[in-house]
Amino acid sequence: MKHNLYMMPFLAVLITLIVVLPNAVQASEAPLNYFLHSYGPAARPTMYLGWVLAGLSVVICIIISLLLLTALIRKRSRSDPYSIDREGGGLLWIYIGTGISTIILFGLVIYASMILNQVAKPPQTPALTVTVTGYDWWWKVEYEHDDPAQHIITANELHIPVGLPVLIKLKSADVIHAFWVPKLAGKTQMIPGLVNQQWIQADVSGVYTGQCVQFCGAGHAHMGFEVIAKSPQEFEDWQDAQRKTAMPGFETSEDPGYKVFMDQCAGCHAIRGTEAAGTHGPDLTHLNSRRKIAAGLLTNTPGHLKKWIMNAQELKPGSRMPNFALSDHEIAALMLFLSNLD
Ligand code: HEC
Ligand SMILES: [Cu+2]
Repeated sequence: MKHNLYMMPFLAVLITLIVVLPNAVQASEAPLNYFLHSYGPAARPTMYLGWVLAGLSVVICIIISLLLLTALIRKRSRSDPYSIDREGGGLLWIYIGTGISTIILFGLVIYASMILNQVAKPPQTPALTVTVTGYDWWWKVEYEHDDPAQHIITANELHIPVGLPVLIKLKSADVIHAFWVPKLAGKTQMIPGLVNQQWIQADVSGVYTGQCVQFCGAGHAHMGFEVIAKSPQEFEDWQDAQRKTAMPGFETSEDPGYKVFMDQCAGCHAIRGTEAAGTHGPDLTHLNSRRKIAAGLLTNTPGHLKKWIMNAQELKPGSRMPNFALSDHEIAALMLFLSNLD
């Protein structure tokens, strides 16, 4: 019976090899895979650290399992198989074992500290600073500028120029959240009352998935975002488009959809260039420029948008946006109005 207990580590390794490894390899294709690939200098050192730690753990597990197995198979001649024989050098094995572990662990402490130092600061001055604030359960994204007219506010999407370090200031409006784009950098907590910082840099253009990784309540699993890396020129164009106010020349006073919006939505949502100035929910000035709505939950299509407005509570239980029971007439007018928010 006792021998069976000693088989546990060996079993653990077997299970790792048979079950976990194939899954891990498969998961490497998932959007949130982390230490298997990296796409920027802030993520690369931690990726190597991940590989080294995982590799070393597997090697040590295998060595210990083999030692245990030999010990189990070897025939015992003594009467009490569990006593340590001082004369027979039994203690020496314990000294050697502890010694080796200590040396390896010390080495890892030094290596991990070097990695921390490497990713603490970007290699050059950040090209821009973005402030991201975590809300239950979405992200406000702000590009600050000395001139308030150049200030950009958007949600759940971070646009960055490729190949340049970007400093991110992390805040929280309510509880603790954590910001993580696995392919671009390690994770950083967003703590109410504090401003934490991290930097990211993407080597190639593309879309990188991010996720809140600090349990923050009912909507935590649906608190995603995307980092969209593009060429510096495309990034400038995007900024110019975001700086514009909504619907230049649009006559709001007679629009029935605008009336519905002002009655039902403007307490929480802002649209720059109109009287809607709510701050509880995402800024909707350029709603249709976003790929997704509700923090990565739905692709941004008119069908999804309509569903979201009428059934936010079913789609994202607990969401801070209520369901709206609008008449066919009202929702049609509202949808038409929202379709102008490019
Ligand atoms: C009580 C505040 C509140 C009201 C009123 C409200 N919303 Fe929201 N809305 C929110 C919050 C909070 C979110 C973010 C929800 C999330 O992703 O978890 C949101 C998200 C959204 C989004 C998705 C935005 C994005 O970029 O992800 C849209 C679109 C939206 N609301 C439209 C409306 C419309 C249209 C109305 C009026 C019919 C409305 N909202 C009324 C609070 C509100
Ligand atoms: Cu969370």
